[in-house]
Amino acid sequence: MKRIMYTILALAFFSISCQAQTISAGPLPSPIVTQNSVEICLNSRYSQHSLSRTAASIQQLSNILWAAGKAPFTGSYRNIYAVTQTGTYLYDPNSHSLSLHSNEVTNDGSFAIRYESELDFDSGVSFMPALLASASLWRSTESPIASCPKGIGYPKARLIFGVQPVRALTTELAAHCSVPQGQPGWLPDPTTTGGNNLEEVLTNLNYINSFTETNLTQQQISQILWAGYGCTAHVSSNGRAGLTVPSAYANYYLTQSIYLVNENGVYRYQNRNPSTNMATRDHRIEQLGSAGDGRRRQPADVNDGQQSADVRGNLQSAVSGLPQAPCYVILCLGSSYVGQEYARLETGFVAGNILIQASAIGLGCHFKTGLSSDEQNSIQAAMNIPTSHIPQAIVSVGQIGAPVSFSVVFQGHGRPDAGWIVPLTVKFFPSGADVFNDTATYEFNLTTAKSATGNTAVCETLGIAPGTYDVTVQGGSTLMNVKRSVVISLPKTSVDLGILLEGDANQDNIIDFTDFAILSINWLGFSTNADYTVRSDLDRNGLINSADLYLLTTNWLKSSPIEISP
Ligand SMILES: [Ca+2]
Ligand SMILES: [Ca+2]
Repeated sequence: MKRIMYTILALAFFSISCQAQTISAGPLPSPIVTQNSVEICLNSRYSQHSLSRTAASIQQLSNILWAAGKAPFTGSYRNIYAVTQTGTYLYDPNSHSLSLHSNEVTNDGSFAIRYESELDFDSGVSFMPALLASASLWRSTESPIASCPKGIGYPKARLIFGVQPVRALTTELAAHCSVPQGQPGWLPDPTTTGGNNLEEVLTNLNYINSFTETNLTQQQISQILWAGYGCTAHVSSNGRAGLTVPSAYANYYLTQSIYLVNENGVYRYQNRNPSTNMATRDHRIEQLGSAGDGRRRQPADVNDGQQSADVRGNLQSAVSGLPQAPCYVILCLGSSYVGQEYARLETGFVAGNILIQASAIGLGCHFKTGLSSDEQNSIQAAMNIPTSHIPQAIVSVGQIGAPVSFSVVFQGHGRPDAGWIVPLTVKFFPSGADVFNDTATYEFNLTTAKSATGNTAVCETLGIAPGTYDVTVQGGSTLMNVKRSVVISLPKTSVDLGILLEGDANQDNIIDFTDFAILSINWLGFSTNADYTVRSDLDRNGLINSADLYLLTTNWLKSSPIEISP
């Protein structure tokens, strides 16, 4: 009995000592991992405007700041501060620690996060993981903690937290598509459950700039649009249907100005019914007409059967630094909102949510910000959207694809520099493939360049899903090399594909009499002659002679595939 009492006392003391921990400079405890998914947190988040002064635990502060620090930023800097009841601390995401910054104390709530950044967009991106991390604490070993972004009385909007009762996390889905399945504009229901947990997703956010070409499914499109700006069951204090993002006075600045561009054309996301009444809910897309149709220029309206166009290439050429991706979400603000901090922050909220959701379902994201006015004009023209919708950021979305660089060695001592610039066919197969009969997962027609060291030819490609492959390579007059079990991983993989054996002029994968006969016919041909055939000029020096015959005989009766050892 006595022992039990001691244990209870020890536990009580321990729990009191946890509560009594004051926030101070130094390392923060590691974040706790909840069992709550990204989707349930997105679906449950809401703002409470009145926030208690009850001190937050150091663990609550840890989880929320850690999440805020996970967000990428695109401008030159972004600083995160915790404004507590004892002072203001600078948060270092790398060491997960605080250093005292100033004596400013919060006059609202338990604590606040304030940001300094070049771009309001970047602060906005970082608001969302912090908000979702606080929602995730609603069902955890920690006390519930409410939140609200506030701007009045501060130089910049900040994120304020209060330890107080909150609603339960909910999977109740409020965002349903009003368009019947199979009709243009239909989106399947997004999931609000999810098989992930928020903190693990935040640990491994897929913020990348190299994607595969694989198009998104309707389910993936539905999920990222809903996460970005979809309806939840929450109703704002002024009677509007709440979204996955907060909005100042529930103004929802991006309503009707979020666009999606994919292989099928340009779409506008609609989270309200066609009346656009903010009290309504919907979850659909509207296809816009193509930019090639001059009659439909300004204002763009719903597609009425005009032909749509894939404008992804136009966007890529219009916007410097935009990655090649299968899907883009273009976040625009009405021209009257562009100057408003709340509105600019909100573009970051949407992008932040899309990144977190995409990471949760195995996709990656990239943000392109700082668009010039020329780029904004070109985007509007390419997409055929109203000139009053000013593009603020482009969120690229797709499967993660690693860039891969290849090197090969060509034969022939007399090969000139120009002879190192050669077309190559490179294929990726599932590991263990029959490279003659199986279908390649990827096939690229590339052109080599001479490497800086001068003894190899190099080329590269984008967009290989990380994994293990058998890779083949073949030049116009060479046998095929195969390298087995090549591991492709981020951020970039280099693959040495060995020496390409010259002489297979007819590309039947064996060097034999047929190739010899072709070389004989072309014997002593000059590159300036009309009948010169490059396939017999094995060293590509512009002359078909004994040097080429030497290469052919060196490789005599060899056949594809030539296995290249790792
Ligand atoms: Ca041959
Ligand atoms: Ca030659």
